[in-house]
Amino acid sequence: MKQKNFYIILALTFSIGFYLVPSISFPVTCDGTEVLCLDLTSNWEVEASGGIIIGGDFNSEGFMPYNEGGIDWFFGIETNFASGSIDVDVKGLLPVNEAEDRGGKVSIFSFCGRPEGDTHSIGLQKMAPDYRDGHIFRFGMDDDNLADNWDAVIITGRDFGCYYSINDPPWGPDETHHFHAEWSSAGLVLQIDDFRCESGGNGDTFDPIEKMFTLAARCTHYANQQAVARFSNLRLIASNEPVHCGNHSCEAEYGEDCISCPYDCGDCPEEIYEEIISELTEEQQNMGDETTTEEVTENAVWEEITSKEDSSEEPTAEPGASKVEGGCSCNLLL
Ligand SMILES: [Ca+2]
Ligand SMILES: [Ca+2]
Ligand SMILES: [Ca+2]
Repeated sequence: MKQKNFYIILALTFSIGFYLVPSISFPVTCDGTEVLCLDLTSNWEVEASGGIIIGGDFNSEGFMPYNEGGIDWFFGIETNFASGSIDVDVKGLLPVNEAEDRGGKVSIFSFCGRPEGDTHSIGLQKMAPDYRDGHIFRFGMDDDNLADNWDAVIITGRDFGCYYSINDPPWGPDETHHFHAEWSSAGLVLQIDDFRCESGGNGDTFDPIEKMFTLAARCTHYANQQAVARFSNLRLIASNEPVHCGNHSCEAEYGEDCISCPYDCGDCPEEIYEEIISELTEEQQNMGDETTTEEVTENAVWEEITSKEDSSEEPTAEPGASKVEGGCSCNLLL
């Protein structure tokens, strides 16, 4: 009799166990160091974390964005993303053979500086079928919104020596893939399952005063650029090192001046802008007048980054370039 009860209890334990543990999406493991740590299976959980659901639905396997949807979170100066990382599981992302604006290019996540007009950004996108090798990833960080350079970029094309495409072999509708991405002034890391790619940067990083983080879409929620897939098990981590630019004190010891931190130090007098412009090479000045293609841009940055990786020097831009690029003289170059 006792043995029979034991088997009944054992059977119940197993059946309850299978009901309690979702078969595909396991609850995310949080260790308390996260800015966000969510399994993304309910709207109330997202809203409780401060997330604004622009469009999408939830089920036990996670969140799927609608067209022009996604989820936005906003962070103030108290959260410093100058270095950070994200982990998220993505199920059912497919290599859709459509043009860039028709679902061929989709966003895994975006970070944008705020208030509106800030030029800091980070983005991870699955690129269109006609972009380089097709259905590859581009993970880029920029702080000046200029198309002629990145602060750091990983492009998973064959040209860049770190090849990964979701069409080679094609991802399937039942596949869940794990994304891990890191950024800092030292560069970027992108890991998809067992694939890993790293890149140095030019020393600039994502450090706007206010930040917007958008999951599964671009910050601007462009039509057909949401990732049509289930997102689950999100972990977002911020370095939370002390913020200098934005603390209402102009600190020369941290490299702040009217160029690098007008928020604290005030806008530069006009003659300083003129001095900066006169120091630029003719080529750099012309660059601002032309619409350069993404490809030219990426090649130039890649060459710059790889040449730095090859040298024994730290991956920082030459002082002049860094200063002009890193501050708000960017409008002069547009
Ligand atoms: Ca740029
Ligand atoms: Ca400051
Ligand atoms: Ca820059």
